[in-house]
Amino acid sequence: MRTSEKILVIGSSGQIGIELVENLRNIYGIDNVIASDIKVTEQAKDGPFEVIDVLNTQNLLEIVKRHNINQVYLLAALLSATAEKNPKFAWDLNMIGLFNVLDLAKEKIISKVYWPSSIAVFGPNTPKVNTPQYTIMEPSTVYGISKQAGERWCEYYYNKYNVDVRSLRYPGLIGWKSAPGGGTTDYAVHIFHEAIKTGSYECFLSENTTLPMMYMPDAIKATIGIMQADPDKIKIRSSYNLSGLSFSPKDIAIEIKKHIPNFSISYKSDSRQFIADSWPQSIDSSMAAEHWNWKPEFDLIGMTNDMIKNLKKCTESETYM
Ligand code: AKB
Repeated sequence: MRTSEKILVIGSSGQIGIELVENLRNIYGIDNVIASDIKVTEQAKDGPFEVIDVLNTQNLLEIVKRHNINQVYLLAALLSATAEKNPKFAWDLNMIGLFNVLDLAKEKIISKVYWPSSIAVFGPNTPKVNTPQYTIMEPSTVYGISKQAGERWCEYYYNKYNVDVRSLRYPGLIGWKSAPGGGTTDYAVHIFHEAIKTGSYECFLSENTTLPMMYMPDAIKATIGIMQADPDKIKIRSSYNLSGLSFSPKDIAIEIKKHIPNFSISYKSDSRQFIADSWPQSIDSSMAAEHWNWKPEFDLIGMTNDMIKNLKKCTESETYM
């Protein structure tokens, strides 16, 4: 595809970045999508790649100018569980990184920004079922606090400086192409790997902990969808609620057993239980549907079928190598 877009994905070697870069390159062409992370990764073999420390404004500016970047997807962040271990660094990375990118847009060096928020913006006082777009938030984790503050800053930069920033409140994301790192919802990926590898899994959340989740193809579709939507359709400049599916460890174990009948699950909650208990169980994303046509495709059955089919293929090809 011929395009005038030059896109930079910061934090591109993480769970979302790997799939996002792949999809963006299919749309905009390999050379128009620059992957970047804090260190060189395997991804550098697949197309343009830069080492970027998002906290280093000079490093960021130099690369943005060198590649003539006009859109930035900022994915570099510490997730909920890791952030609790290092709150100060998490705050700095999640907030200063955002300011550095928003300021590039404020100075008109770039024209569009994508920044992910999370269901972590909600807290123990939030209505848990079908959580509305506008409601009590009061997040209780440093990750959630940084995401809520980030949302406020996005809206501020839009109102005050006309910065075209777009954002989604991701639920837990599940994919087979890449591993999650440091989140509370990570169990929903690990469970598949362990089910296929060992036939059993010890879950760090209790069996009935229902959380909002989404299969990665839906998350990528939403991310690119909101970025491609006409600016006048994006009526919320803090961040949109985004829903896919909702399930508990027990629900997903039942689904996995349909494919791997001997699969067994046990439960041993750790500190992540406290985080999960503060989050909603399901999300109302009717505003995303209304404003820019958001519609998820995958339910629990469809996602489980696809995860198991693809992970089994990966395991077989590893065995034959
Ligand atoms: C996490 O568990 O921290 C993330 C999230 C819900 O933002 N997956």
